[in-house]
Amino acid sequence: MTNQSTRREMLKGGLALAGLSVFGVPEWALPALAQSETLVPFTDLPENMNLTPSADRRILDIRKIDGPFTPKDQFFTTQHYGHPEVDLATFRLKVSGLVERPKSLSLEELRKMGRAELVAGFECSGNRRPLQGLSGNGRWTGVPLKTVLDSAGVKASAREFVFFGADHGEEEIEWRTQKFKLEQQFGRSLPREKAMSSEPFLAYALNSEPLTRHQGSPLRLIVPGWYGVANVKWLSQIHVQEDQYLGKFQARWYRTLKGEMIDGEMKWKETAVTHMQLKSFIARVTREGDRHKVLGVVLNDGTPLKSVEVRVDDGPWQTATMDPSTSGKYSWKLFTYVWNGATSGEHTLVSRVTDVNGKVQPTAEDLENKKSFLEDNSQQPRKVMIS
Ligand SMILES: Nc1nc2c(c(=O)[nH]1)N[C@H]1C(S)=C(S)[C@@H](COP(=O)(O)O)O[C@H]1N2
Ligand SMILES: [Mo]
Repeated sequence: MTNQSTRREMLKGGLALAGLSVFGVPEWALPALAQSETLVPFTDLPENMNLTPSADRRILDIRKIDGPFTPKDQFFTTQHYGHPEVDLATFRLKVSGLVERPKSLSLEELRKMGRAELVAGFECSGNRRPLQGLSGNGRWTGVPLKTVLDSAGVKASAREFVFFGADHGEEEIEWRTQKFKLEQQFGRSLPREKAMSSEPFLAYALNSEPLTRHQGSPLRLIVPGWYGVANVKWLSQIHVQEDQYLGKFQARWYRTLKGEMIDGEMKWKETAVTHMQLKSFIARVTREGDRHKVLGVVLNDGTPLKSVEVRVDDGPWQTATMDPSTSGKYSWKLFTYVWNGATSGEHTLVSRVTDVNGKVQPTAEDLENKKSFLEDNSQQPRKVMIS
């Protein structure tokens, strides 16, 4: 369903009534700033925050979110070896290893294999305060990974699926007391069960346009509900093997070190960065006359949500309104909250999301025993000055 038809359906169903805001229009229909709205600055953002993109880094200015999908020229970009240039004419996706029919597929051949759509948002596992700008939401077009794997015929002994990008660099690999300097490609892997499921997706377009170089042109993997690192850009090879892949970005860099009390004893656990942890954050506060509106974002692994709430200072948690145009399972979810009666002076606003299993977004205190900074999904209090 397109965005337009979603909105029409909602209107038909009368559900829009529930979302009618004090502005006299459905509040969810207007993620973009209305003409009469002005941005209320966050006073907790560092003044010298640099949002200027460089050749291969860009962060989303979340205060400017203007619709369910992040435009290609605003979508964040980050990676380890810069942006490789892949020639579309000679590009081939290789499928090698434990398959009956090894493949070398051109973009044209991949396009002929399928044209599916997937709405999926994601954040980098390092996304965190103050800005939370390593996040975005896209409508991806491509082929389910399973279609490609089935055409190659995965052997019964296959256990591990390694995805290599065209980007590479020299890495110092430590083994006991030895160090080796070796050139290697960016690589990530998925276990058989995940790789052969219906969800991982090979995308060649974002928001109906061919992928840009920033977004991994011509082809990238999208693992819906997982942190960004799983979404291998400039995908050039899928190698199927039996052994676990323990490359740097699989086994060492994307780890979370966290203490957990088990039977009264602290256990230090190192876990792989996989599915996204339940998170919400406030993206902006706007003012129209003497009324204020809060817009925020939820990201998680696709588990349905129970509620999103906003709290002002020490007040009660208040239910926010979800934007139905972002209701897809793996879409990021936008929410709004109308803040009535804001008094002048500084205020603290915070949001929290709860999923249907009763899991509540943790506070920073709850994550005290997480030593590494990845997977920081803590509630983020924001400060605004009301004049
Ligand atoms: N080939 C390749 N793919 C990659 C990376 C990389 O370094 N090389 N970085 C990953 C990380 S850490 C993130 S967060 C996402 C960022 O995707 P984006 O640039 O489309 O936002 O790409 C992932 N895919
Ligand atoms: Mo990342």
